[in-house]
Amino acid sequence: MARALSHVESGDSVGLELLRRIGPSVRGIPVIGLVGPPGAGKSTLVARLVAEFMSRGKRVAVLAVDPSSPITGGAVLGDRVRLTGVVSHDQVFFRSLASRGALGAIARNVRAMTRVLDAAGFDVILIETVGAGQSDVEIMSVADLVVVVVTPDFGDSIQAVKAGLLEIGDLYVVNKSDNPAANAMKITLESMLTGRKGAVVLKTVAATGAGVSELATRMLAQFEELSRSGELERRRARIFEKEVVEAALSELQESLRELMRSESVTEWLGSEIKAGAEPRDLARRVIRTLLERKTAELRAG
Ligand SMILES: Nc1nc2c(ncn2[C@@H]2O[C@H](COP(=O)(O)OP(=O)(O)O)[C@@H](O)[C@H]2O)c(=O)[nH]1
Ligand SMILES: [Mg+2]
Repeated sequence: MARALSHVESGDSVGLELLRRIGPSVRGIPVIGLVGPPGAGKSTLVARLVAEFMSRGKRVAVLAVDPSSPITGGAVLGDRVRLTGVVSHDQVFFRSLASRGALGAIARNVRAMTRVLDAAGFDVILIETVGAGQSDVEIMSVADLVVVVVTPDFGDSIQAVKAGLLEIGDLYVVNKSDNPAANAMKITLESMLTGRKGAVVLKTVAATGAGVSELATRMLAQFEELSRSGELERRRARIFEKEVVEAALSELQESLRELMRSESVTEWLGSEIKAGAEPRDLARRVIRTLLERKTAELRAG
């Protein structure tokens, strides 16, 4: 599993072949993203959720797009899952992704990784990403459902919300609710979310597990609701389309690089520089050449 995922993560041809083979076995299990500012307790919450889902007999896979996450399986399984008395290791899978916290360029491959986990028989996938402004929105190209985790610490949380988290959550969690300011934060969030259909604010204490069972139930219920209403299908169509576009762009980019390295183009550009040509005009000619070559290549199979 780990090796298969590495191939898919890197986007290489072994991974592609694997994805083609498993395509028909992908069932469409829930892919749930957790975002929020660093230190909000996402990793702790994910560990608790894993234990919760396992206690319900579900197989859970976790992808952490956060190199600082203490998710190696060891820490989480050792300390937290054992507490609950559930220790069947083939029921759970953890993996950290080699990104610096931002999904960005790897979003496409992460979505593909979720298909591998789906076909392998997991029942739910959790993806932890660190909240860093713009990149948060990227979670929507990967997850079916987005859980935004904040803390009662007003400043941090409002910053996070301003950075765009208010638009993307299906569920909002005020973690660290052992802090008495949690109620105020919940009320503030609720008032900011008025008008956002279905957006709910829950309180948890990931450190003790309080509220986690309700959160897990709510996550699955929201997923069911998305599925029932047709919204899930719409979201997945958007994700799929994005995957196609990204794949097309990266293939074109690779072809363009190749073309620009070719001797004839280098020579041609050299003479155009001397003639004082405008780069944007040359770009159009480059595109024409690129598309002609690409068309010939695609025809050849
Ligand atoms: N007091 C309190 N601390 C918590 C809670 N949940 C997590 N923490 C602590 O907050 C710190 C950051 O947690 P972590 O899960 O790594 O946050 P992440 O950066 O969002 O993944 C750790 O020291 C946790 O032990 C909670 O509910 N209450
Ligand atoms: Mg973390």
